[in-house]
Amino acid sequence: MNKLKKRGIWIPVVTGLLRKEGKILLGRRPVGESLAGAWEFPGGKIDQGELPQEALARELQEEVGIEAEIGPLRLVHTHSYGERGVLLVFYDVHFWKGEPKTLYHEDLIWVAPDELRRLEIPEANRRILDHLIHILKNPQT
Ligand code: DGT
Repeated sequence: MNKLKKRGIWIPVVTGLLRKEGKILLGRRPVGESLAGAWEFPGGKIDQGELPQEALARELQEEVGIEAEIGPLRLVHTHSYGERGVLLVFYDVHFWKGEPKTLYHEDLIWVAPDELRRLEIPEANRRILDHLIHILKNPQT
């Protein structure tokens, strides 16, 4: 395998871990999108020239309609979906203005971290689920 093939195409993605009374915000990916029906942490792709935190603040505004203050970096992970890889960067988000609403997702829910085990979630997140659940139960200020 040559170098180019091995490195392939990488998409940087930022996601936010929002908690309310110990529960975590998840959005259901809409019909017609890749991974339709999967419950994800709200977020999206980093545009060129953006800082990861700026990208996450923008995505949270666009997708769930909140003005968020991005907190500490909690986890960085990679996953390969065949031809294409994602670099996932997870931030805690402790403070925001507004109430999350479904501007993009089919539905939004607040769930206890352990409930992630029985929900349909992206394979990228499934692979690190124990670690993710630990992070979700232990926010960092
Ligand atoms: P697509 O259809 O795969 O080109 O991507 P979009 O534009 O529908 O989705 P976007 O902008 O949310 O990109 C996020 C990518 O990261 C998408 O391929 C799904 C993947 N992903 C894996 N786990 C998560 C997660 O927990 N949250 C988010 N937002 N994306 C995740």
